[in-house]
Amino acid sequence: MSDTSTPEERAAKKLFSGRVEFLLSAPQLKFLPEPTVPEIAFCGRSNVGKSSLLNALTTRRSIARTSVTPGRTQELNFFEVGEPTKIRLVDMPGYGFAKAPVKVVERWKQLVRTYLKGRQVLARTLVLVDSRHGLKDVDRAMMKMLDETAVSYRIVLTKADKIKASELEKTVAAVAEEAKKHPAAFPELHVTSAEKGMGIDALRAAVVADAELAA
Ligand SMILES: Nc1nc2c(ncn2[C@@H]2O[C@H](COP(=O)(O)OP(=O)(O)OP(=O)(O)O)[C@@H](O)[C@H]2O)c(=O)[nH]1
Ligand SMILES: [Mg+2]
Repeated sequence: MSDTSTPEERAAKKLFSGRVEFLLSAPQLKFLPEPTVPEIAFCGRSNVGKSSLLNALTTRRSIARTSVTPGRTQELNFFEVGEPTKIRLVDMPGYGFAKAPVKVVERWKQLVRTYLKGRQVLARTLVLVDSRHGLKDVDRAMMKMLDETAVSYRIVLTKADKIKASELEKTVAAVAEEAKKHPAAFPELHVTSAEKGMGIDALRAAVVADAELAA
């Protein structure tokens, strides 16, 4: 961590460097854990980097399974942070172009939707967007659905290492402009690279603050 880190970032890093454990994988709503801890949900298009971001935040290489094949994550995967548990991170199946049968994708969609709409302990949702692509219609649809629920979300640009700084600036500006029109979206974006560690400390601190607010 750089010398310019804030006390909140240092505290968050300490928490996330301690106990992080896989809790369970829920293929259906009836398998969700008891709603006793604030949860942070990771959502976004297939392959956007949800599982990789979760790994980067937890300073683990592969606690959440990643893959070059879209559709790797097929269930709601819960990870616990802290001893005793302070936060649960929820890695979710992606939407968009998953290489899976339509019926299966439809089932994930329903699972994700119902979870996001009805989960009482959901403290914040992270909507991940690929820096190279910006917002797609599937993202807009997800954001609209979230706007209609009580839970607000942070937009997180991923894979920022994959494009030139000048291009990144353009995407950031365009996405930020559009975010203003979404009532449940945080106005400021998080620009991250799970690969290079960019933006990870700040996002981790934000996630901890979100969870503390909800606890
Ligand atoms: N260069 C670069 N590659 C990344 C980054 N984050 C993720 N990737 C790569 O993108 C691919 C997909 O990453 P995942 O984390 O599995 O994506 P996901 O959103 O969880 O995908 P699904 O579970 O299939 O929806 C993998 O090959 C990762 O190595 C990043 O910050 N930089
Ligand atoms: Mg995944």
